[in-house]
Amino acid sequence: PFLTDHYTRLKNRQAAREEFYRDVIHGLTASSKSLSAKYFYDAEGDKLFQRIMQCPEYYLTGCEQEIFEHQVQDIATLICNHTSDFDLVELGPGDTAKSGYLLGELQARGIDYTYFPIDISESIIQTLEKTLPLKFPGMRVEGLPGDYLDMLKEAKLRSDKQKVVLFMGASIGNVPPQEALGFCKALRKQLSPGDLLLVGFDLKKHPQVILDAYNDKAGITRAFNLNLLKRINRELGADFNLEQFVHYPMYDPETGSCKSYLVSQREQRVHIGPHAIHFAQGEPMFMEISQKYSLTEIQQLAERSGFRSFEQFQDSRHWFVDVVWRCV
Ligand code: AVJ
Repeated sequence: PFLTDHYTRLKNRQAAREEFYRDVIHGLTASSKSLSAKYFYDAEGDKLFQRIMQCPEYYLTGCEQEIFEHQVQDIATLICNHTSDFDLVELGPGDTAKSGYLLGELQARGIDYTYFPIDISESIIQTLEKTLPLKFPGMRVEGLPGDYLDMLKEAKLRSDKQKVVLFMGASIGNVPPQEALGFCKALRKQLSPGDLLLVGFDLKKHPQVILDAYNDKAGITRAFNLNLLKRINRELGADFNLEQFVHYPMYDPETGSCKSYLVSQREQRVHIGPHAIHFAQGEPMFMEISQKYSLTEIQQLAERSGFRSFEQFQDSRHWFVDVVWRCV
């Protein structure tokens, strides 16, 4: 079994690299060039994102932290009043800095639940399985490394209890609204009437506040974007010259879309395997979307995807909201 495991892991890694290569070539040979934000998070990208969260301009983390710190009692009461015996599932738990308040509060109330953190990063899952039982003695943690929807299915196979699903950090903003709707519908299909879903959304606000959050003075967000080119160089043998691309974030207050681009400083060619990718001077590569929502749009999203919105928790500045939806 050890050898099989070893080879399976190698094969998975090879498959992941091939998928990365295919996605990159697909994105860079299209008429509008783009790269997929899901590849930001290698070891270096994880570290840079940690540093983004500590930037004074990046308000999102602090807002959601405030919500969980100050309103965790209300959140726990809401969950307890509307479920009986449940499992807690978290999509993209990170270091559980925020959801940890809820884990602790539920435990303090003597509620017996299993925590299923789901993440694409195996190292995040391994770390949580090691550290959470130390921080919360007696807590049952079953980490599920993999795709959100696949692993939610797996959690249901392991236990037929009601599910309370957390999807925090405004991760839902990382895809365009149409895709967010598709994702919510797919989530709903995996859940049963009465199950709860808690989702974090970044709200529309003064455009400058939003733009500054993706253009920090220390240049961490710029480094975060450029790191993907570094990763492509290292893992796919490409020859991106990082000095020839500039970070350009923009926010459109009408659509609520905050988008990041890397713009080619001059005409140049970049080689990846057998491909020579041509960049015109000024040509953009679309890197990432961070969609901002109004409360009305969030309400519509709930209704259109088969949920009933139930309760919401905002920070004191009303910049961020964690909504609780119930499956109808
Ligand atoms: C992790 C997707 C919520 O969009 O705000 C932060 C990622 N990108 N700064 C966000 C990110 C640049 C972040 N999310």
